[in-house]
Amino acid sequence: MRATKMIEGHLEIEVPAGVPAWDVDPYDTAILSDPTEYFKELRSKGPFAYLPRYSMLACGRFEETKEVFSDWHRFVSSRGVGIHDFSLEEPWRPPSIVLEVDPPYHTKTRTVIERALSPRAVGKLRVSFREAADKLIDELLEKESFDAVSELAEAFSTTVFPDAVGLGETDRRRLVDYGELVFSALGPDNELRRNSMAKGLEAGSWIMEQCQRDRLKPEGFGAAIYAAADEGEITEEEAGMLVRSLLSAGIDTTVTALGSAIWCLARNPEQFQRLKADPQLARWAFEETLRYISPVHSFCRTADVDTEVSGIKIVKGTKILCVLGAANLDENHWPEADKFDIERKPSDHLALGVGIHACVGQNVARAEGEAMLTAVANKVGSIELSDEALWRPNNSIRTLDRLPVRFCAA
Ligand code: OVM
Repeated sequence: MRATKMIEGHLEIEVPAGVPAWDVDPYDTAILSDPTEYFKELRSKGPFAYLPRYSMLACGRFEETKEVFSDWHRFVSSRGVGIHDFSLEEPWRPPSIVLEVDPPYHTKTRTVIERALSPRAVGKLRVSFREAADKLIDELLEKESFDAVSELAEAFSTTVFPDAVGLGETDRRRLVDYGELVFSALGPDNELRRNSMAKGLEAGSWIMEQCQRDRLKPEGFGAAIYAAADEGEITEEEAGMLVRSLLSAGIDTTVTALGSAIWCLARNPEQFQRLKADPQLARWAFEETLRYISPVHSFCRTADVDTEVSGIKIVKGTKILCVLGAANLDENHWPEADKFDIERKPSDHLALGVGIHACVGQNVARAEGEAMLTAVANKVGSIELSDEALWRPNNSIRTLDRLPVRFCAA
């Protein structure tokens, strides 16, 4: 007889043979605030662990995480990339038409966004990103100390990105709250998810308004997406949904990466001095930050067939929590994985995913990171933590809440 009991929006499964059951709550606020030990223990369990509390599998070793994450035939996204199975439960918002779909439909929408965010389109923004970063750092150097989350990471990301999309206005709070909601909504019905809903739903209606064609400037990623509707490649409504994707995925992710980069450099002054000695390393400092503090700590996939990974039988309908943050710290893949080293030049980390769903905004994210870290390398002499850093637990992203720092001029 097949099990039919639901748990957190998906079907309960039996413990697969050879998989240890591990009574941990990966969505516990203490773990989300400081996941290092949890990451380590997850990897020590083997290719997969079974989490009884959610009746799902979790993987945190590099090999299996990469295999599950990249094989869209067997491990689909159309059933949701969070804990809820969209084939069984209605999602909290109309699903993303690029993240939460499979080929062949995915290919069509992905092609449109890929073109809008092409290396060529992003290349044109480099100068203005650099100017905005230089100006912001000059202002921050005037201060005794400041919060690098709100005054640096959020201030930068919520200015340059909405501008690149072509929004007529920006609204830091709503953009950040909506992103926080979209990412926490992928987790179980816990306090974090409920609080993010309470805060973010109003922001959601503002976001939807900004996605309309008449709100967007004629140049920008948004207009490029609507141009595909003019060509008949997608509908006008689909264009609006793809702009929603940009605003869902493009803010909190880069805010966390920029904040974490400053955190890593403040805690590793010798690494910061290396960066200053060779500011060309800025892009690698950003890349190592993505590996070391992966902005999306976990995303799910759903097995759409009965299959096997590393000798473990996985039944159709199984939710698999792919812990990207753990995989990126796997010592079997990276020597001295727990060391932040800007000269490591990690080229195959999983922070931006892998396969057909790999981050479509990665050119933009890297351009933002490179612009900011180049400005910091050129202008700042030393970075000191002026008070304790605080993390902001979220069901899918690992982000700082507050990072009080002091910049001393070069
Ligand atoms: C989207 C989207 C894409 C990537 C990440 C994300 C959950 C959302 O298309 O809405 O965050």
